[in-house]
Amino acid sequence: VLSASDTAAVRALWKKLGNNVGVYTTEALERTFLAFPSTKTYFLHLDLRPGSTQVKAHGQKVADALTLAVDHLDDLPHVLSALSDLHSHKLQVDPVNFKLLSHCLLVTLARHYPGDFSPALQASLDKFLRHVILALASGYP
Ligand code: ZNH
Repeated sequence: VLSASDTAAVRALWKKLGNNVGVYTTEALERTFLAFPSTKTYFLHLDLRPGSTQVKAHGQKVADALTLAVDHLDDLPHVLSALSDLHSHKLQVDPVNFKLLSHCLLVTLARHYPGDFSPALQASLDKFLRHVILALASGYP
């Protein structure tokens, strides 16, 4: 579980992001596709060009899942269990990819909120994303 200060830091950041979580998640996806092209193999059925409305729509879904996670930090495995099943059984996403996307999300947020990104906030956000990844990976055999 996240400490009280990690939880507070992540919640405060999310509040600040407001309605833009989808914007940053989409940017993080685009960065992931650029920096780690192998991640694109899961999305060959989508238009992956920069600015693609399909990537934007997918980014919004991932953002909503992350916001749900922020709202249920004490219950992540339960809240994300259906998504974990989806990624493992149906989509067969290799869980190493979760780390690549989280890394790109961290970079994206740090770039847009340089004044907020103290080492402490970075550590809290990193912990949050690690918990999300653990929960997403929990349904894998
Ligand atoms: Zn994922 C899908 C989330 C990561 C791949 N995803 C999805 C969705 C969601 C998510 C919410 C939708 C579902 C439905 O519709 O129901 N993811 C997520 C999260 C994360 C992720 C939260 C982290 C953090 N994914 C990921 C990665 C990958 C993926 C890393 C690879 C690389 N996903 C995916 C796919 C899909 C999804 C492929 C499907 C898409 C379509 O649309 O088709």
